[in-house]
Amino acid sequence: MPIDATLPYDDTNIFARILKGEIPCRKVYEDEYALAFHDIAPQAPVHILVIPRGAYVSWDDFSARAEPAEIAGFVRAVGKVARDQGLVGDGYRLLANVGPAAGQEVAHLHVHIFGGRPLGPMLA
Ligand code: IU
Repeated sequence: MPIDATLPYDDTNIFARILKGEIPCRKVYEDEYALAFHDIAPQAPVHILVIPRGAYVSWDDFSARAEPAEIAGFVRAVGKVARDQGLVGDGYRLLANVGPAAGQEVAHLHVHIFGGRPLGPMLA
């Protein structure tokens, strides 16, 4: 069920619970600003989600409210994860769904990293 990305942050969402260690994940990277883990239903040979440690509903919320250091740290983490997965040579795709039209399902910002196969044209 897609979420309303304009609602205030609710820290009972599943990714908040992963950040708090209440629910396990297949972690691939973490630092002060971000946590990265394998998507539970991968759509490519590499399908990783990168989430900020801060409480942000979506890319819209993050881009409006996050401190510059959080934004820089998060962006660097996404790049590092892709690099560490060996995706840079063949290339990869980043995706952040925002709100109902995009089908955002979890109300904590997550950037998808897809790679490991030719990804085809962008979706409409
Ligand atoms: P979306 O951009 O909000 O549509 O993506 C949510 C993703 O979170 C989706 O690819 C799910 O497979 C993934 N996911 C997960 O990895 N672990 C979970 O416990 C749940 C969703 I719920």
